[in-house]
Amino acid sequence: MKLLRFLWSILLFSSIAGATAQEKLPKPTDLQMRWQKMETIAFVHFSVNTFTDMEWGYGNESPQLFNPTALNCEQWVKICKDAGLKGVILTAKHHDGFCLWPSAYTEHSVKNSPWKNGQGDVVREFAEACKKHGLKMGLYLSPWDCNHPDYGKPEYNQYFKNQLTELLSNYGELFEIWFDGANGGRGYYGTDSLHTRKIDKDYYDWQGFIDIVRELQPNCIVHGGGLPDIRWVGNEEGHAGKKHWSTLLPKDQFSKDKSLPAQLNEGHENGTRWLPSETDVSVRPGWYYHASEDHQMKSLPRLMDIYYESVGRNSLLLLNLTPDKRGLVYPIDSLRLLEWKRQLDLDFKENLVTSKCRFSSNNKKKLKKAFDNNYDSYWKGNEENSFLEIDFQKPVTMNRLLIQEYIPEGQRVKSFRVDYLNDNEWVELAKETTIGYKRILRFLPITTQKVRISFEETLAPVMITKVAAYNAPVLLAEPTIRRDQQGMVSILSPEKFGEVFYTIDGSSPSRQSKKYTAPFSFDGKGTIKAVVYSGENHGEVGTQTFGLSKEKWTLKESSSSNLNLFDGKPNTSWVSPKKEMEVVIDFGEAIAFSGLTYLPDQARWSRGIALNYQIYTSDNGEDWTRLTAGDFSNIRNNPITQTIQFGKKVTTRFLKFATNTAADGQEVLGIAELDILAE
Ligand code: FUL
Repeated sequence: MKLLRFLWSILLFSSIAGATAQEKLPKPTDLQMRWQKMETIAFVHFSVNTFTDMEWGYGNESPQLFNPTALNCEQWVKICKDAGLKGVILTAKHHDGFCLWPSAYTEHSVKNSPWKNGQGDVVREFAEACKKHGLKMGLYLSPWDCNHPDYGKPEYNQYFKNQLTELLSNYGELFEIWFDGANGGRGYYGTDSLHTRKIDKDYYDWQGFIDIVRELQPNCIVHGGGLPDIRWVGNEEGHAGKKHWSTLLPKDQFSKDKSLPAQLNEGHENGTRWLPSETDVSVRPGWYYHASEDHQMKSLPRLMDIYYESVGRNSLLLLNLTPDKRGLVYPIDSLRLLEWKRQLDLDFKENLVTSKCRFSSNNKKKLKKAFDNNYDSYWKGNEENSFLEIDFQKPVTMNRLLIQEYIPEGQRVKSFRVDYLNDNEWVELAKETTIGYKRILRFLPITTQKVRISFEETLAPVMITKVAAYNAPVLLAEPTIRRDQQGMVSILSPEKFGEVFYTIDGSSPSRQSKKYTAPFSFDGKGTIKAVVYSGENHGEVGTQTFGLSKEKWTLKESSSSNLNLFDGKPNTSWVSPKKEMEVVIDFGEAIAFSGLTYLPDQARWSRGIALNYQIYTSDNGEDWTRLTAGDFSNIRNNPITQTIQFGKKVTTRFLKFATNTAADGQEVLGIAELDILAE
């Protein structure tokens, strides 16, 4: 009897313990759930920066500069809709303080612009366009404001609340409000001089701002502002970590050994708050339109990668569009977005997991719920070591596997494995970590009749709501063309099974052009174009223009023989010794050029990103003349190639490129590539 009672109490205790483990898991709110299911949404960056060609304005720009000639918010919204994006967020006010709506609290807005004689309201037109085309609307309101004289003083919080109230009261329902994290940098702040306004950690009345949102727009997700509803994914390049928890620990329990972006990118397995990530990335290098980036619209393969590395890794994708000075999305961009949507539709056209398949598991209860295409019904596995097996009943070819956890009950899978049957033997296809709301695996095509997913480690019994398999068409991606310091050109194709053809005279390559087999020498100036073919199908043409040969270039008196800054490889870099934040280049002879390009260290956790620059020239490497100096905008979050135009041709043998401030207080200068503008 005693023994029975003892066993009974163990049973009772373990089931209580089990229940607590499940109950303890952080869970999304209905609002977070609705937001997550949107999967892909759009950003629109459009403001005075569009007209000044800047990324971060200084707040002293005249409202007179804002004058789009053909502004049409419906065009933006229609493109987003056609691209399958479910909502759009517009920059109502960026860091420069210019308001796209006629705010009653400032003169720095559309009301003092020539556009529609100051009678226009971009936010209103945007809201109407969203309503008309059935897209959800969101707004970005920058807390940092380089125009407002009170910025940095407590009074500014009230100004911000007033503006927030205007936006949340007058334009209909918002699904998301975006408070940016960039703060307190250089600006005019209503004065005559450019200066920095430092703010305290607790300067903003976040709670006050959030209370206003909750009161006026209870269905609105808040981004930023002390992380109320969602989190930044940790980069602006478009990728969530392969391991990706929607949960986070409180700030004071973050690891000391890993950077903040790295932790946001991965989340915390033992996180106590449900804070799903949002992957914000622009379709171009910058967030705003710059004519100089017309050729840098992201390629289709890149956009596909972004989708798979955000939505396919349990994040939500926020893809930015950059309307131009006319107020329209540029044609290349809109076409590319439509191509992207078409490709996504092709990739997920036919789910090979159908009702004709046979399903098995070591827990057969409600097994079909994992395959019924209804998010709200799910299969629940055992306490541990559950698996799902799909018998396709005939051999099928696939290269994608999609799995979804039922996250209203928390994110549970810590590690899983996928095996497939090959000639009667189980072969491992993938060994992965998290799943979350959605996980999509990409792999080289396999042909098999059976696939098995084993949930190896879980925080609580696994809950799966969907498993699907697809055979996505092969995408003939644009090749990358690179030249090393010795003038050897390599053409890299992301498609392993294609043939590459190229030209060196700037003409369009075709199957009749020269076939690429190995690196070749091309030391002069000119344009190389290349394309990948698979049978008669081909991808997009890759283009690269090269300037003067860099063969004679060296670094003066450098203890390091590392010349990675000239090697044409963006993924290798040169980093200065500590506290020597400069590089001196000896071109070997006097050369004439009119500018420089600087690509910062591209490493995930980069070293020595220069926030500003000073450039000097010299004929002997001893006596220096200062040529120019300036700042790089938003380079920390978006470390793309920076172009410095001198405005004149300069002839020199030695060049010094220096900075006195690197990102994160690092005392080094890091350079992935440094090049001259010879034309
Ligand atoms: C960043 C800003 O500084 C950029 O300009 C852009 O608005 C991006 C979405 O967020 O923090």
